[in-house]
Amino acid sequence: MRRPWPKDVGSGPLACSDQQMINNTCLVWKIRDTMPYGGYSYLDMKYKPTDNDFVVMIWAKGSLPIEKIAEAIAAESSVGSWTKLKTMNDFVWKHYRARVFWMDKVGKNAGFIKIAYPIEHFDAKNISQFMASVLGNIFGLKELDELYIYDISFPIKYQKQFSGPCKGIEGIRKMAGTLKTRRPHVGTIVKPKVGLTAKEWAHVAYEAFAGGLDLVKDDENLVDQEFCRWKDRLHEVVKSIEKAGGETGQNHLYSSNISDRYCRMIDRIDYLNSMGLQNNIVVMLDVYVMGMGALQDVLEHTKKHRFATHGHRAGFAAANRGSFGINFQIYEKYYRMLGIDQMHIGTGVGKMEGSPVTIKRLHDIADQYHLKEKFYLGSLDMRFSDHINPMLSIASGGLDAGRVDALLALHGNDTNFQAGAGVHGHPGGTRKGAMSMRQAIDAYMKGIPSPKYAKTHPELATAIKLWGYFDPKKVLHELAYEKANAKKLTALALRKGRSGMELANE
Ligand code: CAP
Ligand code: MG
Repeated sequence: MRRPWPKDVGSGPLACSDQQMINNTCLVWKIRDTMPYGGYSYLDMKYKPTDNDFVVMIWAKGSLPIEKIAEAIAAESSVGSWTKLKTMNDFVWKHYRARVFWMDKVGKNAGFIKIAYPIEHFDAKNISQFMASVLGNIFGLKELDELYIYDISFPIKYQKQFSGPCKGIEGIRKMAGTLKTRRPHVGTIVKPKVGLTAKEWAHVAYEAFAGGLDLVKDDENLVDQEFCRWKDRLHEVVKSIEKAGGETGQNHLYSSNISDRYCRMIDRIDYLNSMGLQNNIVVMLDVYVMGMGALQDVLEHTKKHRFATHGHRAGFAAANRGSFGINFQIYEKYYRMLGIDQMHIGTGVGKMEGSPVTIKRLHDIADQYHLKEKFYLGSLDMRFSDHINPMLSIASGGLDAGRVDALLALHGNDTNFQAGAGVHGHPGGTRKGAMSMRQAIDAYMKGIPSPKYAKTHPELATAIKLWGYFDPKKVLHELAYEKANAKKLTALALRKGRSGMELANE
């Protein structure tokens, strides 16, 4: 039996029957558009965010005027609720409420809004609390047809509590021996993703290393399955690293996926530490699916033992895409603040979503300190604190040697290019597949376009013949178009809303 609707709120002509409540047709239930959300107005267009405010950029669309929707979002994610609170007081209101300080209306019921949240509102050391506030209940408000959180600008004061990457670009380069050459890193994911025994897996890794690759990694879904135990695989790969290193002279790296429940992840880090593998093993973490709380503690443990970390974001796209979502750039900022050393950010030219311009921005979030606003990408102005080292960007997903020139035109040298099927699907097998990727990188370092270098390097020629050559001009063209039309792109987005963000929606 449903609890009857309290009288004092729904009395008089608008009172609802239980049936209306059940059928969701209760007028009272709708945000009253005669007065602000719960008796307070969260709209404060004269407000100028302070350096200690979090600024959040949102796209929203719904069944009410955007002003009402904006208030509901600000209220529900800060101090408010749907009716007047007898318990509210001026101190709470003044110090902890969120403020809608900017709005771009697109029609009557849709628009972009920017909301400022005071740092006092948050249990600053607690990311779960932050996400439950800013990225929590609001997604459930029934008046919303679309709600997309594009970006958050984190105050320096907030960033100070995080230590950032302990290795970062420079530390990973030191491990791989590329501090001097500044050569892009190149690696593979052993395929098939799962099913090989530890010995079979390690043999494929050896072939990849022998072909000149820096890094071999577990796939996001390979951890400690019966057929390929984590420890067995580790021991076999260590042998492969030693054998291949003896032949190539390179210091090869292995990203070992330890993702699991917290206690087992800690056990695995302690085990790696007991073997003193800091110089060759990178601790791989499925960062999105494990959640921020666990990730924060695991990273404190990897840093304590000086292990580099590799962030895989499997699952993030569920939040990143669609009319209700949270853009990856918010997660990526957290992964850098928390201290991931090398992080998957997308390719711009491969099998996964994300335009070259969008991915370039994600690359900048990984290794730049000052990000200027790019409204047409839904990306805010933000400064990273000086103590937060840059992460090494990982471009992975549908890559092969014929895409390396285009990748470098977009990402530049401070990148790790990962090719799975692009190596193990090479007609010559893994070693030749690896050689084709390495040859494409070497060609770039010598300033020779891959198709020309392929004339004297058959492994590269075979890859380009099979999978084609992605002309870097396409990427350069899109980057130049963005640069030349930034103002026009912003105006288009302001006028048409989310559907007008052409470069972000590709
Ligand atoms: C790539 C990959 C990576 C994705 C992750 C895969 O394999 O191993 O997990 O790149 O995507 O399983 O698809 P291929 P992202 O090289 O064979 O495509 O980097 O965008 O998070
Ligand atoms: Mg994978």
